[in-house]
Amino acid sequence: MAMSSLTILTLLALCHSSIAFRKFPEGFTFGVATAAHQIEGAWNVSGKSENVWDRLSHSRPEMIADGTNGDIACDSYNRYMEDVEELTYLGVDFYRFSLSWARILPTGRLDVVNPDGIRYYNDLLDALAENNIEPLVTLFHWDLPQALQDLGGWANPKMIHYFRDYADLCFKEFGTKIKSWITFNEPYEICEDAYGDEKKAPAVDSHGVGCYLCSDTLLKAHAEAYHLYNETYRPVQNGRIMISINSIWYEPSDPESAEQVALAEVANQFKFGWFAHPIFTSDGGYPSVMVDNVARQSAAEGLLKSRLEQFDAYWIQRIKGTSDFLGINHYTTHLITGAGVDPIAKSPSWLKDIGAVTTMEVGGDSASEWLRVVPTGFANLLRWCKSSYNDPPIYITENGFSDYGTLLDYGRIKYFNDYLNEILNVIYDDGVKVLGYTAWTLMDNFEWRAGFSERFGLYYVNITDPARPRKPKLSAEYFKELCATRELPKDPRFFEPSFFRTECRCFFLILIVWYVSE
Ligand code: GBH
Repeated sequence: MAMSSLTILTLLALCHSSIAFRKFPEGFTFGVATAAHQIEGAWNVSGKSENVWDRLSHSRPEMIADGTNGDIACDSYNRYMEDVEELTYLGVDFYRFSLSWARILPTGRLDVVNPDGIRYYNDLLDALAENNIEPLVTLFHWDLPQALQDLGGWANPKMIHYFRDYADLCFKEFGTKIKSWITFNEPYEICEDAYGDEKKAPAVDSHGVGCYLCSDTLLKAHAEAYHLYNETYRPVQNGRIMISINSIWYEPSDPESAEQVALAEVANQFKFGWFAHPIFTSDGGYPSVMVDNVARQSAAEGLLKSRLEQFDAYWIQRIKGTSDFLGINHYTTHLITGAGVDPIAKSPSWLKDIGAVTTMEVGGDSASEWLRVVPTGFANLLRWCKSSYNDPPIYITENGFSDYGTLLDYGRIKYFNDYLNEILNVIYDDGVKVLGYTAWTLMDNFEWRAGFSERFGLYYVNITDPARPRKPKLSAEYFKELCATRELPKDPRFFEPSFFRTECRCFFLILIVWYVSE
């Protein structure tokens, strides 16, 4: 029986739709991100004071994988015009960068303003404006002035006022040039990794206690900065302000296990909900499962009070609704294998409070132990955010992949391509309101405790050369095409040469069906 041309056409259409590239919606924006301490260098010149990462990397260099520090980093304090050239080459809509608090306010408080700090960011903002690149500016990306850490850092409630003052100065000085603000980058990392563990500076290992003191202060500080902007600056500056929350998304290792499914939800509430629930739900406050679990654990430890203090009615109201968008930094998914105390959990600790055992045995590898490639987890997280937080408008404020620094970075391209494809899926299939995407990161930079041993950049940076030359990787070309066409690039040169690519498979499928039907 001869195969009808209609069948062939249908098959072709089917095959094509599986490889067809949907465009990102009208108005969807693309950008890349960096953070001050990771790129600027110039750590002790032009009036900048020491921050907690300077202190950690200088006093405990063994804590940084390759013993490096951010003293020079990408030297962006001197070479920011090169950064702007790269951004212009990529054709991004926006550039996400952060302000160095210690460069602007050397004591951390309002008593001394450093004119060189103000001048530096004004110069950068002017150069971006000349090239039609919108700034998306983070007030705090982990580099706390050491002077404020000496007063207790984020465990000190006074920080609510110091942060508000710092934000006030930034809105006043830069607000006419900046329409999009992020208060905090990744509150979980700030509180749990830095005050509940030693994974980030200042490495105050107050597990199970400091992490919760920090979240109390940080959420209040965020809310104060939001209200200040909303009431005083928004009417004249007309911008937007949000928070960027990081998730490691948790899924059950066995999707059939009701216990694991329930525990994954608990873990997501502890990780993402810790900071999202107080801001993005109509109830406000911490997730109830978190309040209950920490109270129960605290009682079991013989404590008279829970280690997690709840917000009172005033603060619940004050914190609720204080973000114009939900900013999501997403990299990876981990699995939950069952109930109990995770073998790596300290006692007491945030991880022990969850009451679940986690594993990273999932997905493809990167250069970072914690970063597994699980694109479907990203889609699940986005759908969960839509249903948990009343369908908020979302910006992906970070997403990226690490390798050891190769120019033909197929692994990174595949990561971007697969994760971006999931964004298209949730936009078109589930109606999730994702409005923009930010790749981490413009160029290889000081990757915190990993130093320069893990590379996330679209540009390669040679850190042994004093001129810190930047070289576009293949992923930079990929991203440039994405920005230009607003759809996933199809050019085969971006993908690791492989015989069984979709196009080939479709072609053979058609041939086989034809042959069989003849
Ligand atoms: C982002 O955080 C940061 O915002 C950005 O500055 C950073 O460069 C980028 O990631 C790449 O790392 O268990 O000790 O191995 C992502 C959050 C950072 C959370 C690494 C998990 C694991 C530390 N992740 N962290 S460790």
